[in-house]
Amino acid sequence: MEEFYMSNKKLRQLEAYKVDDNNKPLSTNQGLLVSEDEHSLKIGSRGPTIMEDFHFREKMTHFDHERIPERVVHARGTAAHGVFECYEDASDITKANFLSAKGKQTPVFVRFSTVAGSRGSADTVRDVRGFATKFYTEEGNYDLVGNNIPVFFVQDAIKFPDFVHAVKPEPHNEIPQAQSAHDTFWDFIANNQESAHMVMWHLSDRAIPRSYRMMEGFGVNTYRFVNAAGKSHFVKFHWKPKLGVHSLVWDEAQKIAGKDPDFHRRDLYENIEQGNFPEYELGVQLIAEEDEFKFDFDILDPTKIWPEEEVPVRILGKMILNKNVDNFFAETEQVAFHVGHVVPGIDFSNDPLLQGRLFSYTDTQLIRLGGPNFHELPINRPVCPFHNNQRDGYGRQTINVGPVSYHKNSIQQNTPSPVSPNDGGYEHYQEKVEGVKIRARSKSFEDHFSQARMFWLSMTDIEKEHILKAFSFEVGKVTRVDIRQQVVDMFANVDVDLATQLAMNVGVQPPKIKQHVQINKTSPAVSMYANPIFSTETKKVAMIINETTEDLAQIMNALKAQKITVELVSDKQQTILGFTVDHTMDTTSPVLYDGVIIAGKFNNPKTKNKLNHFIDETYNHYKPLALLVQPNSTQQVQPGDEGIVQTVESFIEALRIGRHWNRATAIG
Ligand code: HDE
Repeated sequence: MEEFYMSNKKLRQLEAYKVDDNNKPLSTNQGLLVSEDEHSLKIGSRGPTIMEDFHFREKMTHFDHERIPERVVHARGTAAHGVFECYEDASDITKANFLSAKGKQTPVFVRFSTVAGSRGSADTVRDVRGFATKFYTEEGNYDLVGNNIPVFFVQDAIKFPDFVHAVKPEPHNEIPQAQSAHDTFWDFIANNQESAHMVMWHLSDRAIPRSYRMMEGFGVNTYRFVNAAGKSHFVKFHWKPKLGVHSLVWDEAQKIAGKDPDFHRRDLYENIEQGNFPEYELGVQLIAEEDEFKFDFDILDPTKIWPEEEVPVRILGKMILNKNVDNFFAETEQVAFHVGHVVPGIDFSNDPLLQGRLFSYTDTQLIRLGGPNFHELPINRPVCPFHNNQRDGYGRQTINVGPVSYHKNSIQQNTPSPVSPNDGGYEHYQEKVEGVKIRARSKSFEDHFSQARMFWLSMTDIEKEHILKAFSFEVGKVTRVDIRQQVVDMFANVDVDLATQLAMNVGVQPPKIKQHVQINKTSPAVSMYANPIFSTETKKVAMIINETTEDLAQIMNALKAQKITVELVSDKQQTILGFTVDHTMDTTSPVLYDGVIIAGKFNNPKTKNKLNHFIDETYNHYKPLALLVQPNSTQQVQPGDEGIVQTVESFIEALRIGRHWNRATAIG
C-alpha cells in the first residue's frame, strides 16, 4: 500500500469497512448463496410471481429504499481525501493541537459543491461553491464549512430559509433548475438590500470557477481562536489555491453545462487520478479581542469582508488532496459537516448567521441520514476514541457494554468521565454577555453598500465588463418589469453608471437615485485579475491531429514537460504515429479545454466545418490557439491576433497567461 495511505489514519480506519465483491459468490443479505438472479419465482414459467420469493423481495425492497433526501442546499457535490500539514507552531493564537507543530499532519476530507441545484444538476452554473473540510484531528473532528465567496446574502440565520426559497426553482412549476436568473431570486434581492455586497461577488467570475482546484475558500463567518492562556482573537479563515484563482467565461460555462455536466467533478477526479494533487494553503485573519470596534464595519457582520490590506492573512499550513473516494454514496453523500464540530482552541463569535448555522447542520442530518447515529457512518467517525452515554436509535452499530448509560454513577466509577480543560476537555470561551431580550439587528449592520462599492471599485476593467454582462443577463431574464426597475434602483447605491447601463440593457428607466455611496476605498485582494497566478500546470489542451500531422512525439513531450494535460482529437477514432486519439471532434468540444492546437490539415468540407467550430469557440472564449498548420479557418482568427500563435513554444507561453482578453470580436 502506498506510503501516504499508511500514514493517513482516516484512510486506514476506512479500510475496515471496505467490501470487495469482485469474484465473490452471490448471496442474500443473510449470507444465503443464490443460485439464480434473473427470474422471479413463479407458478409455471408464464404464471404469477409468488409471495414466497424472499430473494426477489429482499432485492426489490432494498432498491425501493435506496435513495435518501438530497441536501436541502449544496446537494450537488464531489469530494476527496487528503492531508493537512501545519507549517509552524501556532500556539500563540490557538491551542488547537493540529496547528501546534511544524510538519504535523492531519487527515482531511473535502467536499466541494454548488448551492442551488439538485444532486443531478450541472456543475458550471452561476452559483456560489461550497468548500467544506473535515479535519480528523487527534482531539476529534473539526469541520471548516466554507464557500468560495467570503460574504453571504443575509445577515441573520432566520432569513436563510427565505433566501433559499427565493433562489431555488419556483414552487409552482419547479423552474428554473440551478439558476439565480429568475424573478423570485431578484425580487428577494431588491427587497433585502443586505445582499448587495454578495450579489456583486455572485455576478463576478468567481461564480463560474474553472476548477475546484482553482478557487479560494472562505470560512465567511467570524470565529474565535483561543490560546492556552485564554487569550482570544476573532478569526476569519481562508484557503488559497496553489494554482491561483481562475474562471470560465459565461458563454463557455453555459455550453459546458450541456456538453459535460460533470465538468468540475471530472476535473477533480481525473487530476487526482493522474497525480496532479490540488493544494491549498490555510490562512487566518486575526483581530484581537480589544480591537473589536476599531473598523469601519462590524466584524460580526457576515456581509462584510475584512480587507486583506487592513487585516493581513497569516498562513498556517497547506492541504493536499491526494485520494479519490472509493464509493460516492458511502463517502461523499453520507459525509455530514457541522460548523459546531470544533476542537479546543476554536470557538464561535456572536455573528448571527453563525449562531443559526450552529443549529441547522445537525438538525438537517437527522432527516437526511435518518436518525441520530450518523456519526457512526465510517466517513463521519473521528479517528480518536469517543465515549458517552448516548444509546440506541435507528441503525445503531456500536455495542456499548455494561449496565451504565448515565452520569453520575457509581457502578462504573463515573466513567465515561468529563475531562478538565487542562487535559483537553472543551471549554467554551467565557465571553461576558449582557442585554435585553430583543428581536432586532444591530445598527452597526445597517451599511449595505460601502463594501459593495469597494468591491466594484477594486475590479479591473475586464471584471467590471463581466459583472455588467452578468447583471444584464440575470436581470434580463426577470419577467416582471417592476422587479428589474427595483434592482436598477438598488444598485445605483453601488454605482450610478453601472445601474444606468444596466437600465439600458434591461429596458427600464435610469435609476432614480443619482448619488452612489461616497467611498473610493479599494481592496485589490478581491480582484481575480489584478494579480493573477500564471501557470501551465494541469491545464488541459486539445490537439487536433490526423495523418498529415508531423513531429507528434516531440510536441507531446514539450507539452508534458510543462505539466500540460493533452487530449488528442481527430475526425475519427484511430491511431496516428503510434498515438491513439482520445476523442473525435464529435465526442468532445472546444469548451472543455484551456487551449487548442491544430496540427492536421483536413480537406473534407464537413470535417473542416467541425474544425472551424473548434477554432471559433476557442477564439470567442479568449483561449490560446496554435495553428501549427494553416487550416482554411474562419475570417476573424488570424495569427498575430492576441494568443493566436504558430509554434508550440509560443502556445505554451500563451497558455501560461490563459485568457487573452483583447479580442475585439470575441463574444464570451
Ligand atoms: Fe450552509 N447549510 N447554511 N452555509 N452549507 C448546509 O447542511 C445553513 C452558509 C455550506 O458539503 C446544510 O448538511 C444555514 C454559509 C456548505 O455537505 C444546512 C445558513 C456558508 C454546505 C445548511 C447557512 C455555508 C452547507 C444543508 C445560514 C459558507 C455543504 C445540508 C445561517 C460559510 C456541506 C447540510 C457539504 C450545507 C444551513 C449559510 C456553507 C441546511 C442555516 C454562510 C459548504 O444545514
